[in-house]
Amino acid sequence: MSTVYTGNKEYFPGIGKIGYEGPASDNPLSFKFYDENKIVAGKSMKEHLRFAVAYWHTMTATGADPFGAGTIEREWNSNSDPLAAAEEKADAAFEFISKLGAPYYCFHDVDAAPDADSVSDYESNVAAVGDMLLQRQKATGIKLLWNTANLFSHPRYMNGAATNPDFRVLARGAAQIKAMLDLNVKLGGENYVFWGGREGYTQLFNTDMKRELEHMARFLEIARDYGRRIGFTGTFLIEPKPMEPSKHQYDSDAAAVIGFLKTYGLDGDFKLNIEGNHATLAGKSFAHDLQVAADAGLLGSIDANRGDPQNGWDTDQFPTDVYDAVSAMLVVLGNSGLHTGGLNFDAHIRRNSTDLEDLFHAHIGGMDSFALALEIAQTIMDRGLVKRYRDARYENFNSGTGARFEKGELTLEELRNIAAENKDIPRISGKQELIENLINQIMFSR
Ligand code: XLS
Ligand code: NI
Ligand code: NI
Repeated sequence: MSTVYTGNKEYFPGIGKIGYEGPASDNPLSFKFYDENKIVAGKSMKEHLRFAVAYWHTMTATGADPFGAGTIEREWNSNSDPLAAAEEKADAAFEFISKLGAPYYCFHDVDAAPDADSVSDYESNVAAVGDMLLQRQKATGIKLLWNTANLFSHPRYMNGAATNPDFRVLARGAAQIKAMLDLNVKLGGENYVFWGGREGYTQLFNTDMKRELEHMARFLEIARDYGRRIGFTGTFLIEPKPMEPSKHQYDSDAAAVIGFLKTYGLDGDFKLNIEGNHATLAGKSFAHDLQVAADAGLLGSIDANRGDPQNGWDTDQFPTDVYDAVSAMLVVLGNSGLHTGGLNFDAHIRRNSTDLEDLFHAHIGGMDSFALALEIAQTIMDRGLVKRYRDARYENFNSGTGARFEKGELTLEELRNIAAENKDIPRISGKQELIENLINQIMFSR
């Protein structure tokens, strides 16, 4: 996919296809580290990283915040006819993504298609926009990583969708999911995402949490069965987030979602979409939640972004912290990759980044950071660095009584007797500082 797409009008004039020029280039509109065809451990960077552009941020964000109106105006959002505007937005999106050279995109229903109160008007908008997207996918080779239904912005969802105490609202949410699953199959989507927007609560006095969670499980089961029936063969993904907008979000972190999926027997079809800033809001690190998901065999995909260490909200910044990205890529490589998932830039430029080209700088920075991180993480893996020190710490479980413990062959009395024989237990260093130094050495002198 090296062609650049332009529709009836060029929305990013003066910017061509972003190419790889290497770290010495002084052209800001070029990749310094992301060389899509470069082979790293048998796979191209493009195949490893599977970058996606998020429609809701990149095509619709205006920079508005709770204190002020938007600062960013986009030509493609100015048409007063909603379907014509949707088509202009689709043109701008595919122009942008094709110039950037990202292989995938992601969207919510209402990012791409005009919303409507009646289900049938909504469905006809979705069908019309679906044709527009399919046509542009075919013209460019850009593919759908995932889509999703926005069940949190409309006022009807003030108490959630699947967990809303009003059944009629739940059913309305289901109508959007049906339309999005139909569209996913039409567009050949590789995953389908559920982010539990307002699935949560603020006060137990008026909330039957057990019943709401049972409703959520039933809702997901019905959606899964429908998706499989119409031929969706990809991965269903749940995206954890601990707060914002509800005080208590049900899908609060990776561990909570895994517990939920296992409780309701949904772990055969659903995996996790881990977002960097959501993990840090949960008081975990990005790598921690990735590792929790990977260890359960449920690491599905990534929303690549970062928060701000001083702010306790979802700032959704572009991921430019290479150290953090290395920590993430070590987990991804240990998981043998992301399989049907990818790295979706669920991130938006800052309110004062008002130049059109800032959208390119943001994505170039995110892609370069993860490309660097991929190579560094692969070098760390090739040198067996983390593995060597990590494995060494558990060595006395490899044989003798330690190995028997792991096999479940020891009783509590036997453990007591082993303890009685081991009077002086030598301390084994965790070597944390040494490992950190070796990682820095690899980062800066590969
Ligand atoms: C919001 C979420 C959202 C999901 C998709 O915080 O990250 O953007 O990724 O609904
Ligand atoms: Ni997200
Ligand atoms: Ni977020």
